[in-house]
Amino acid sequence: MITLAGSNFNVMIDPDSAYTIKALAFDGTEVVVDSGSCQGTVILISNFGWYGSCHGREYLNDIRLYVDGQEAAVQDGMHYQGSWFRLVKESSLGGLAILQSEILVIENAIREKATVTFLYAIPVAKFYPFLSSHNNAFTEVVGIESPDAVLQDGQTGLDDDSMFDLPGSDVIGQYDPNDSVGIATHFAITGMDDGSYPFIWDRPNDNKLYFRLVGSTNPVPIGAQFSSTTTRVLFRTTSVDWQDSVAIPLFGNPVRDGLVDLADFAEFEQCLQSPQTPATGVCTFWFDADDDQDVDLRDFAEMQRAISNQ
Ligand SMILES: [Ca+2]
Ligand SMILES: [Ca+2]
Ligand SMILES: [Ca+2]
Ligand SMILES: [Ca+2]
Repeated sequence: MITLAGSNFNVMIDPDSAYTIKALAFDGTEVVVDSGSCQGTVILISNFGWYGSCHGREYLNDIRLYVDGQEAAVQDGMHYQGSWFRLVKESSLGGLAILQSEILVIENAIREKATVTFLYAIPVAKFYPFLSSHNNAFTEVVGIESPDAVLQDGQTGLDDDSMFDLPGSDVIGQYDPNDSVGIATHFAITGMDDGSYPFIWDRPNDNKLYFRLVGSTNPVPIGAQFSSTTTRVLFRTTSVDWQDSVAIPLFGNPVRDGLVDLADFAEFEQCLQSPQTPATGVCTFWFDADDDQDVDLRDFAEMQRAISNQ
């Protein structure tokens, strides 16, 4: 196991499951629990079975770890200490598809990107770019079409293996009413128009969040590429309207209220640098609009847009 430890977070990465997350805690709250189930990205190919993560048949091409922006050798059993981490992976899913993925973890938040490129015209029965075993104490659920309408809410507290479907949601909130803490999971996809489908499997030991794309007996075309970005942010609130802590903008909003405003802009100014300067994990997490690892004037334009859209 590999441990990525920050001042208030802890991420366990399992090399035996293709360097996917085994457990994750923010601020003493267990968000991802080890229930013996896969995390990360998996596909089910008709007649061939599952590929990826703890299902196996995921073969590593390259793995790189950056601790506070500095590359560190990846070694099983190591405990890494830092304020932010980036783990970049490329692997082959049984020779049928290439998976490129990235985990960025900062204080109170984590972002995962996954791009899958299919090398053959194969029937993909199920494709989960993201799945994660979330804490069983997160019994309250809301699905939001970011950041506006609540599409669906309810509970996943029966532990009866039932499915709670949240089709069309861009943001899922899962909340623990006893500890007044929750996790907001934001989804963004490219490479397809629709067909995204989050759901929660209410199992005895977790409330596992799945994000599903495609799923058809028709083969995907050779070279087809799908990308997803999944961002999770911890929140705390004692309000009965805890959903209000979920339905807030992500980009440009490090001060986690409902507005992108001058308080956030003050943080942006701390991050603004020349295009040649790689930004810190915190800065790229909140402000790198064009995803090129810097925070420059192009990102400034997006920040202005985010503020004026309020
Ligand atoms: Ca459960
Ligand atoms: Ca704000
Ligand atoms: Ca740039
Ligand atoms: Ca940028």
